[in-house]
Amino acid sequence: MARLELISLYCEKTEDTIGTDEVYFVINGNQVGGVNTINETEGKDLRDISHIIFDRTAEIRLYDKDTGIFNNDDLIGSVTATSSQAGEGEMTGKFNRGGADYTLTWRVLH
Ligand SMILES: [Ca+2]
Ligand SMILES: [Ca+2]
Repeated sequence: MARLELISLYCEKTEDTIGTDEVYFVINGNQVGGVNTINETEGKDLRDISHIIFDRTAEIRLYDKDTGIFNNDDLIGSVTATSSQAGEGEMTGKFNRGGADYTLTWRVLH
């Protein structure tokens, strides 16, 4: 078992064409934390999100929430944290579907 700590999310480019994105995480199938409004060239501190316990891998998906009929939330991308990253310090991964550009920083703890 390992613990995943989400540290920060940086948005270089939003998924929505106009205005901010409304992003949330789904980790191994469960939504984690709330919805964050984020704009281009903005960073969010994620350390108030509780650590996630996982076994070998944690699939971290980032979605942009969209409202309206026939407008499903958009998957911006996914990265995978692994238990072998425990003790290795800060890791980074990119989410960049739909023209978006996000960088996530996380850490895996024993
Ligand atoms: Ca969108
Ligand atoms: Ca949106």
